[in-house]
Amino acid sequence: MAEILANDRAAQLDGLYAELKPHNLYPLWTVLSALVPREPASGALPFAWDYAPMRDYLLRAGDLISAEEAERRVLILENPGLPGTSGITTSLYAGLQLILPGEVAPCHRHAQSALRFVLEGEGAFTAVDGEKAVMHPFDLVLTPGGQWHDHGNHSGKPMIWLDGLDIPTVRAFDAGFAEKLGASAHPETVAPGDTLARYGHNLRPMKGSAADRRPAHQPLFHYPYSQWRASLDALAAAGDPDPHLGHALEFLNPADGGAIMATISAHVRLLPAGFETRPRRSTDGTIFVVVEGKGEAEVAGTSLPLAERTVFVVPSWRELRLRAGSDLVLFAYSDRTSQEKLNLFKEHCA
Ligand code: GTQ
Repeated sequence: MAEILANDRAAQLDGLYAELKPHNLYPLWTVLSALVPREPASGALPFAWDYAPMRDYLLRAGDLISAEEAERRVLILENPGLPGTSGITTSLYAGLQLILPGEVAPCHRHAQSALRFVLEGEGAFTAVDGEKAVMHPFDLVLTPGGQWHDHGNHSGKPMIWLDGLDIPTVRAFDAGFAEKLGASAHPETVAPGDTLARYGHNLRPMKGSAADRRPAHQPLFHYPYSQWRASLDALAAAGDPDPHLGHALEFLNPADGGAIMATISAHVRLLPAGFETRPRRSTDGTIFVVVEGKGEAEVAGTSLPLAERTVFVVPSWRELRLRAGSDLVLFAYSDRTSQEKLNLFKEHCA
């Protein structure tokens, strides 16, 4: 008797679900634990991209389409667990961009914030609001949301960098605007390096003075390799590495001492040869670039071999252990600052 009633109830529920569907209504109790999980269960997978094959494909694209025609000639690094999203994590994007000698990537601006981390080439530039940042390997250059930017290469060699953007974050809010300047390059209104000189040395022009030129919330946009690498060496010489991070330095926005941009945090690490980090997990899925050295990333049981210029992704809440085969220098970016603003960020250090 009880069984018949149960079967009848199940049949009636199925009937109800079928009737709800055309009305765009859905029973929460069938999906609650997926919507409100006990802990993060990212669909993103750990993955590593070796540099050489990506570079070959990108140069092939360079033979077939110009930067001008493409607007941005970029190969997207899409997470294999997030097909169709163009995301490398659920909130962030990564792409490999090529500018060949003599090319320009035309000037535009958009709500999305971008970072560029240079992997190859010397002397090409990203211009931000009419000021060129002349780029060298492993420089970090920012184009914060809303600021005009174009890229160009007057050097004799290809320039390749990793683009990190908050595209999926902006999409989640449906808050994306973009516009083209209409000219390939913004008029050059300031000499290259002007902003770095004014805002890049723990000093800034007095607020309200004529010399305080840049947008108040986001003045600095160039963090040269020569500066951050020397700082990392100085930190390493000064003490022991953190057991979970190694020697680690975060890039700061001098306007407020916070993360480099509103939606993206970035840092660098140095792990001495033979060093192995203790297991750590955090809710900010993180994209890493190997700057120097080799080693291994073990991400929740998946082993990723690391060589120079490898790009790899560690999804939210997957345990990470890093092993340095030689002195290992890493660049990393994540949505940590977004999560901190929303009171979501958590980490666990074992
Ligand atoms: O350079 O402005 O990889 O707008 C994707 C979107 C680069 C850029 C990307 C972009 C850009």
